[in-house]
Amino acid sequence: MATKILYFTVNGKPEQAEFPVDCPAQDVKDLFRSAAEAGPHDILKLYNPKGNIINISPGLEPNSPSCCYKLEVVAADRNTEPLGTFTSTSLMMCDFRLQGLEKKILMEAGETPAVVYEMKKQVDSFREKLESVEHLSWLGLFKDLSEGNHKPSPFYHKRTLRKTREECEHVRVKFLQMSSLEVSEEVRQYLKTPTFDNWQWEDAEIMVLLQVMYTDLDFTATFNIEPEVLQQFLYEVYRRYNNIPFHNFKHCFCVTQMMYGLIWLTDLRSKLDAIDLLIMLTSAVCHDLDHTGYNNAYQINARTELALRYNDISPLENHHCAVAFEILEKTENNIFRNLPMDKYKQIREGIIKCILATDMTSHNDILSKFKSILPAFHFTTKDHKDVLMMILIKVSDISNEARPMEVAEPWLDCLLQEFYNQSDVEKMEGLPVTPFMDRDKVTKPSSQTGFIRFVLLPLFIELANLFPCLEHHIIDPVRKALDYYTEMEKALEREKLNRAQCENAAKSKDTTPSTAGGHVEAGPEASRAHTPQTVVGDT
Ligand code: 0WF
Ligand code: ZN
Repeated sequence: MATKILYFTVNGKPEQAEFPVDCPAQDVKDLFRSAAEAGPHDILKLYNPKGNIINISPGLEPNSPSCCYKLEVVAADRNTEPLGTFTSTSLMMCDFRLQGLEKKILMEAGETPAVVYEMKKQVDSFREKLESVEHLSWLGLFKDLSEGNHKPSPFYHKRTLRKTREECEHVRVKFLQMSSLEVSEEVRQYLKTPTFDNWQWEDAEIMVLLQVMYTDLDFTATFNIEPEVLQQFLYEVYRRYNNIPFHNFKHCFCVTQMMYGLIWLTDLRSKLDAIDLLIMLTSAVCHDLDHTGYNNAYQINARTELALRYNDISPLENHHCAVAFEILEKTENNIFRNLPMDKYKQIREGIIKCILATDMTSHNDILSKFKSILPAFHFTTKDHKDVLMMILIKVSDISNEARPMEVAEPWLDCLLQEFYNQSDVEKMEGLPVTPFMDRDKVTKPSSQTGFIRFVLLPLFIELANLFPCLEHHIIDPVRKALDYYTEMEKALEREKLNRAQCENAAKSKDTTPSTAGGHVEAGPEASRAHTPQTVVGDT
């Protein structure tokens, strides 16, 4: 059987792995997991010699010892704490012990001895270092527990999720440099299709692509939007999307790009007014502003600042919308500043409707309304138009599976990462755990097959009833994704059964195969059909 040998380092230690070329992806991941001696919930990152993160998959290019990959375990299961010797819990314990010690000494001696003061400084500095590591900060490891009950500090997210000033400035300079360059006709056409691959573009480039959308839909000319104002607006939008796994600036771009694609594919320019299209595109751009990675259920159960402010009514969507208009309040960001007041009011009303429609709790109401008006749909009837605009932003918002698999699948990994993080925090805080976010209850394929069957397809099919050309562009890929995850679900079931049988057999023979050491191999029991790369603990 043909095999591949890969050379890599784990924590600086050289390792090599050998596996059959047709080995299932999950086995390759398991192999690397064993090599790193990582736990099931640890996150593995593999870097190529250029320093780029790459997928752990059977497609990895064979290499040599002198040009090897680098494997890192970047986060560990909180219960077992295998992240070296120092993690958030031990850090917190140290902090508490130091506080107690300091209090005791203060009572007895009247002042903090230098040695305790020095230790405090070291703990603080270590905490700061950990908090500044982006991929750890979103995990919510550094919650202020001093409040004693489950209510999180309203400012707790702010310390960890916001983009830094340096990061924003760097992207702004790059964006402004690039925005004067011509974007090729080929890219402009590609941008109009749902096959567009966001993963190939960095944030500054994405901002240029957003600018192209406003220009190519003639918004800049029709609504007299000055280039500097559009750039400033897009920069403020970029700045106010947080560094979280899913609801980030790239998600904002994907939703906007899908909306842009739908406008072109359905020839909406000939059916709706330009101002309606401007509302739709800008709503997509702004629809998740300042998302912190915790959904409405969490906001309400945890009684967060947002839930209190909006009386539990779509707290997130109300907030996204409020942030959008806060940005537009500044005249240098206001892309609508050259429009008369009545047009501004129309845009504001439209954007509010569209962004609030993205709250999934309104899903059935909006879809039912759309179904009821479909048999006699008129593009000129205001009520009909409003519902169509809501449907279009909803479709765009949850449309990842309408994209090619290599684009869509990493998005699902990101979403599960965000979901699992929320359910972990819910468990820590003693809040109700959102079932479809619980890493102990859902798997990647199980979460997706239900969603595609009961949410995506029924919604997309209704839109395709109005625009039959969409069948090919967005429904076919979603059906393909359903087949893919159904197969993956079956493969996982088989694997579970296999594993149980192997464990039983091993128990009765009392033999345990070892994977530790300098050379690891995929076991012969590797039998999964295909289980692709995931960065979160599969269950
Ligand atoms: C993982 C799955 C899911 N899958 C997606 O492709 C997707 C796109 N957006 N979203 C998605 N969720 C959500 C992000 C915020 C709102 C929508 N989720 C949905 C859930 C697990 O499972 C179901 C299944 C059936 C019905 C309702 C939820
Ligand atoms: Zn969204």
